[in-house]
Amino acid sequence: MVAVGACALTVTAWACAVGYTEAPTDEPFGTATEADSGKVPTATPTASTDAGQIVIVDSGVEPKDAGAGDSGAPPPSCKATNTCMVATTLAAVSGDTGSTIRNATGEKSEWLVVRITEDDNSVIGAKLRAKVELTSTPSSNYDLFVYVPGSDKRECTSVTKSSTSTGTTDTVSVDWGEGSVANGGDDSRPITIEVRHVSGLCDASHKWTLKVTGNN
Ligand SMILES: [Ca+2]
Ligand SMILES: [Ca+2]
Repeated sequence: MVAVGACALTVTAWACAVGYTEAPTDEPFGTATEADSGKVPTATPTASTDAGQIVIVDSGVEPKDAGAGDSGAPPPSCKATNTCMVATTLAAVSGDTGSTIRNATGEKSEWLVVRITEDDNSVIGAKLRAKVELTSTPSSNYDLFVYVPGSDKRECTSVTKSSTSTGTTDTVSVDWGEGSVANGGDDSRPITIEVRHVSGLCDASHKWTLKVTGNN
């Protein structure tokens, strides 16, 4: 009876029901706990083996994932979906008469092209001129690059003039063609306009607007 009472104090209420027989078994468990510390060396070799495998596998995979995923994800959202050769085409404007305006808008980088035509054929020369104005929202910054070809073809490589203002407005004015005397040739040219996202938001709520004015 005394032994059973001791059992109840040592373990728990349910252990009491099991009774006297288990008391000796519990004590060996206590001993087994000490034996566990003895098993640590046995566990260590296993851990070493695992550590060796993990290091090899992780170091090989993680750098590739981080490099591809992180650097690849952000840029595409603001990059142009077209290229210079398939640029958005605006209607032509005269470069030497009137002051016709063309407007465009977009929410990411974009290539545009507009033909600036020579319409003043008097013997008194007149340069062809165009003014390009790009407006960004306060939450985004787009920059402006204008390409004027040396001949009547589309220029996609050599930037003639650019504006990289961090304010909301970028303006570029270009002119070419004859001087004070008419040159007898048609100086009409397609000018390429690149609206390039630099920083900030690029979505439908933060669109840029572009204004091209001929003979200005
Ligand atoms: Ca800008
Ligand atoms: Ca001319």
